[in-house]
Amino acid sequence: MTIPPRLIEKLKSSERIVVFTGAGISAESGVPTFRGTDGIWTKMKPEELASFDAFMRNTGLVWEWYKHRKKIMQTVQPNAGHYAIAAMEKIFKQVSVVTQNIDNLHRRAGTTTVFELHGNIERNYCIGCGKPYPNEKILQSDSIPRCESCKGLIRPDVVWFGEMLPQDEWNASIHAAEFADVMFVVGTSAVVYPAASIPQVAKRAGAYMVEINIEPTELTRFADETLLGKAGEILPKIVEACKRI
Ligand code: BJW
Ligand code: ZN
Repeated sequence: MTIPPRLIEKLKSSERIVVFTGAGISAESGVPTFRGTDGIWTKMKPEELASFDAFMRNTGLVWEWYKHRKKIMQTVQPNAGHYAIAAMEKIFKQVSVVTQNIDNLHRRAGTTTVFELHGNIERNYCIGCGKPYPNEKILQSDSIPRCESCKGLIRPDVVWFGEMLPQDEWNASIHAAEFADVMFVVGTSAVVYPAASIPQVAKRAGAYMVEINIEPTELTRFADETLLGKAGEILPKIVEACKRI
C-alpha cells in the first residue's frame, strides 16, 4: 500500500490531528476485536456481558469475563500502529487520540493526549461509594470483588450499553474534533454511538477524514480517503512519509 500523495500534501499544511481509534488498532497486539469473524461477540452476546443489568443479574459471569480480559491486557504490548500515532506528536503541532478502547495501549506507547470514551480496564470502582480499586487487588482472588469500606459491589470502570460516556472525556473529544485539520479513523466498525459520531463532527467542521481499516465500514462513504490494510502497517508509512516533507 502506497500512501496517496494528496494525503501527504494535506498533512503538510495540517497542524491539528485527531486520531479516533477502535479495537482494530489493538488487534495486532493480540487484543480480540468485538465484531467480525474473529470478534468476541461472535461467541458471546454483548447484552449478556456488557450492560449494568447483566452485571447485576450475572455478576459472577461478568466478573469472570473481565478478569480474563484484564489478564490478557496485562500481557499485551503496544504495536507499530500505536507507536506511529505517538510519533506524530513530533511532527504536528497538536495530536489528540480519542479512543473507544479500554486497553491503555495508546498511553503505554507514549501518546500524551488520550481521551478514553469507554473507560479503562485498569481501573475499577465500588458502585456503593465510588471508591477506586486497582487491578492487582481485584485479580488477587477468584471471588466477586466487594468494597472494603461499604461492602458494595466493585465493577470495572468501563462504559456498558445504556450508560452515559464520561462527560469530561466526551466534551474534550468534541472540542478536539471541531478543531481538527485531519481526522484519522482507525480500526473501528463505527457502529457504537455516540462515540461513532466524533468523526462526523470533525468532518462537518471541515476536517479531512482518513479511514484506516482492513475492510470498508459505516463511515467509508463519508471519508475523504480510505486506506484498506492493517493499521500497524499503514500508520508507520504515513509517519515516515511525513518525516520526509
Ligand atoms: C482492523 C484491524 C487491523 C481489525 N487494522 N483495522 C439503536 C440504534 C443506535 C444506537 C443504539 C441503539 N440501541 C442502543 C443504542 C445505543 C448504544 C449503541 O450504540 N448500540 C449500537 C451497537 C446499536 N450505545 C450505548 O449504549 C452507549 N451509551 C449511550 O448511548 O448512552 C446514552 C444513553 C444512556 C442511557 C439512556 C439513554 C441513552 C454506550 C456504548 C458503550 C459501548 N461499550 C463497549 C464495551 C466497553 C467495555 C468492554 O470492552 O468490555 O465498547 S461495546 C464495544 O464496542 C466496546 C467498543 O469500544 C465499541 C466499539 O467497537 P469497535 O472498537 O468499533 O470494535 P469492532 O470490533 O466493532 O470493530 C473493529 C474494527 O477493526 C473492524 O472494522 C475491523 O475491520 C477493524 N480491524 N483488525 C485496522 N489490524
Ligand atoms: Zn464502597
